[in-house]
Amino acid sequence: MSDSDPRTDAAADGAVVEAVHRTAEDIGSMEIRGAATIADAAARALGTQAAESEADSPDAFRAELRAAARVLHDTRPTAVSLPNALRYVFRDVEGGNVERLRASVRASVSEFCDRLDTAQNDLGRVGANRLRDGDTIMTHCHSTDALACVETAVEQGKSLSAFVKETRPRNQGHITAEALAEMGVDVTLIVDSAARRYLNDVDHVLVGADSIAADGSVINKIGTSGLAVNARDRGTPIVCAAQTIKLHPDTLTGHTVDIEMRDEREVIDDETADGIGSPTVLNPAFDVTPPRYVDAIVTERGQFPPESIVTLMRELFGEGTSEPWAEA
Ligand code: RI2
Repeated sequence: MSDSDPRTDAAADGAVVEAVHRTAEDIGSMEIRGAATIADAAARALGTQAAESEADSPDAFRAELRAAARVLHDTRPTAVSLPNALRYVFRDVEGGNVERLRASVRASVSEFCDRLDTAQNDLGRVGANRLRDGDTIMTHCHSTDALACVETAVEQGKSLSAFVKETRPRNQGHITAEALAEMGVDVTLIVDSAARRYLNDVDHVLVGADSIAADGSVINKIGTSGLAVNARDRGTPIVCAAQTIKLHPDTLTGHTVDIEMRDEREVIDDETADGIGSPTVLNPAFDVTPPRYVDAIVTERGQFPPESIVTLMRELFGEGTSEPWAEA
């Protein structure tokens, strides 16, 4: 799908369907959030574009799909699951008439979403092996991959407790607290800055990831790196649950992962900021935890010491990837 005509691309921008714009807005505002959920929603939005496209030629159809992918791609820069999902859908979309193209996109989307579910279940089984009956975990943010490990462990009959960090500024820890409570886990909610105080009572720090770099660095919700340094200091193992869709292929060739900066009003409203002298406010959504602070990365393909994840990345991506949605 790489050969594109600039005129067809320009016309296609206006043919991106409403559902794609809505999904992009929801991802940008974090109505849809969490790396796996974003990937699922982005793939499904491309499926809707294919289903609703009124393109009258294969070229126009492909250009519309590229335009839709660009709208989705530009929403959140850090979670690599988004471009990886788009790439998957584009993989088999090559030739034939519009109807054949439409059918192949829809088949790719459904295959992708199924694989996402299967990967998370498989990952859950791998991660559950690390958790023993009676263990206490500490979580940061809300990760469906991390929760899959806990859910499987609970299904295996293990009784678990959790310290759940609230995860400022958006408090996704509340979602984790609710999910864990529903599983029957004994939950204690703490403010982020209380984490170190309770690390001695914790058997595993369990987090997710938005991207994993080729050197084994974990890019996850802001605050993960500080938690990991403290956990290492206390001798508490830190485990990252991340399906292979979180592996960032560009880092194989030395690129770094962009860290998303979000609106300062997520941290403080305008009126309160005015009342304290209108300081500069910074709101990075993610940080980078170097591999030396991470004990294991749990994937659906098994668990890896972070430094060896590059082997799996080469197997899955070769030496890099293209951007099949790029304009001519
Ligand atoms: P799953 C979230 O980011 C968190 O950083 C979480 O660890 C990560 O996505 C992975 O989530 P955000 O979208 O894919 O809340 O494991 O900014 O659900």
